[in-house]
Amino acid sequence: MSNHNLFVALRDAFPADLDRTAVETDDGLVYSWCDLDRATAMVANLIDSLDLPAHSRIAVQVEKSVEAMVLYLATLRAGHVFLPLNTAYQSAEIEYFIGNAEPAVVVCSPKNHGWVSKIAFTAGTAFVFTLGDDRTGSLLDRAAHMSDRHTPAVRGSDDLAAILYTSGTTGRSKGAMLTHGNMLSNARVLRDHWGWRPDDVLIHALPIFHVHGLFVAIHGALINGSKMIWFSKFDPKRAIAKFAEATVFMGVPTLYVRMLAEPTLTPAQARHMRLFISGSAPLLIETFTEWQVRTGHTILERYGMSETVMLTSNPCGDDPRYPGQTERRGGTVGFPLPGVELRVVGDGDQTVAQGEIGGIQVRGPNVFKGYWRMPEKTAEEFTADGFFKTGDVGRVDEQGYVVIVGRSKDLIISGGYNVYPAEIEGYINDMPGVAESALVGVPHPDFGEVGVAVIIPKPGAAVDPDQVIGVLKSQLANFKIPKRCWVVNELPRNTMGKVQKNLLRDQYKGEFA
Ligand code: MCA
Ligand code: AMP
Repeated sequence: MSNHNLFVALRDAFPADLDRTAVETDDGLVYSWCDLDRATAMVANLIDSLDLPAHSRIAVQVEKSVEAMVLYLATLRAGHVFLPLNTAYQSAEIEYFIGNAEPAVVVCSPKNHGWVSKIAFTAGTAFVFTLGDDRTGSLLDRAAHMSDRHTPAVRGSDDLAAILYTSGTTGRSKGAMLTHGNMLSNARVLRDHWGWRPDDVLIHALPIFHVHGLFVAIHGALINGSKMIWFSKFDPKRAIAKFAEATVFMGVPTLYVRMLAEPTLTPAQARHMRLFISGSAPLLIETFTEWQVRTGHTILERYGMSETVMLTSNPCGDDPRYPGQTERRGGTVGFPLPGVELRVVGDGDQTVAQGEIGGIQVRGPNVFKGYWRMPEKTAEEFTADGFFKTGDVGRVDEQGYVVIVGRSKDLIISGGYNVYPAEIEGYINDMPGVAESALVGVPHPDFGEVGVAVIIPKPGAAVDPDQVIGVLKSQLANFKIPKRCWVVNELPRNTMGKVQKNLLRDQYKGEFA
């Protein structure tokens, strides 16, 4: 029986010379391929020693480090399910994820051990470890005593590899269940599509608790045996300085906007680079064009989701499916990736004529298995013929390029992070003196889009916007906090009484101009 464990495929792609550098960090540490192999074996052996039930969830909320990546790979290697959590999440958010996913193991930062372990043990988690970003913590202490040899667990391609929580327009976050097969098929497609070469060097500057940094970037480098230059936190000056030693960069649009503000960004500095990739949020055409002028490179924009990994990409060379169409077009997310079926539908899930706008639906080996313990929600999001409803609105132009024009889901994407207005409105509405609220996304020069809250007080009550922000900061991840808060007398409504958020977006669109 062949082993479809994603780790096995990644390990098979390590270069023959295991002493070569696999990862070099911004603070000067160097990890060879042999180090990655041995470290993942030791952590996988530690996980095995815990005698967990098969397919246990391992929830991880730690600062970015190479050891955090090792923990991800070791979880795969041991055959369990990785559950990454944004470091910005606060206790109520963590309590929900742990309560919902029921992980057997939780790994947290040493500084958070007190409150996280309390939540975890209350929820029935058997083991809590710590992992600091400086190679400290109980996880590595325990793993140090383990063997550095490990036989990867046998997994089928339909077995779960990771659960990624994504919020919903209504209700609580849903755990998107991704399988070994979902991620491996996508990694292989991207390797071929983006023309990865063994001598590529990736600048890894994204967080590793979401699809972009964890899967697209890490799998991309590993499945190709390519070195990574590893930044624990994005810094535009230092990233640009590394262009001279690297070939591939991946970022959300905010990263490109911040690098454009640096005078050191020049065609000469970017000469060694081969490919700049952008995704997770719309790349403004101004950023796309300015990048061409400032570096001589054309950013390749691609589109994906937590539920589907990558779906479309602008070309990176000749694609036999679209002969001669090698242009990377700004304002588009390119063509569906090989193996991905994409259609644009109108009412009743009928495919619209090419060029017309509608809901984007997708099907393919990369599309997730469903939402964790939410069969009804899963059924709602798939059509009878197995297409997943992305909630994105777009069109396919005459040449076949996909253009995203908006979203039917009420979602704000701020600096590449998703903010669901319903969640934030719920917290505001619970505050004393608040009758109702609406959160809308407005343009922002740095984050692309940010949330502005509009609040209606109860009759006779006074609501202080600064206090609202202050209370939210104590409850929610920092990127979800509205950047501004307005208290007004009424919200615009349509004849059905529904708040017209488009009018609010229009009214507040100049706030950060
Ligand atoms: C930080 N802040 C933000 C954001 N990030 N506000 C709104 N949106 C944000 N994204 C605020 C903090 O709340 C804080 O505010 C202040 O900025 C400074 O915080 P700090 O952490 O120092 O910010 P930073 O280091 O400058 O971070 C900005 C960032 C980061 C580097 C752009 O947000 C980032 O790494 N974004 C990438 C997200 C990502 O990887 N997305 C991929 C998702 P205050 O001072 O008031 O507290 S995967 C995905 O979407 C799909 C599948 C796909 O297609 O890839
Ligand atoms: P997430 O749930 O964090 O995986 O975010 C997925 C959403 O990000 C998609 O449904 C899109 O709305 C958005 N997205 C990702 N890439 C792009 C892109 N290149 N252009 C516009 N939106 C994007």
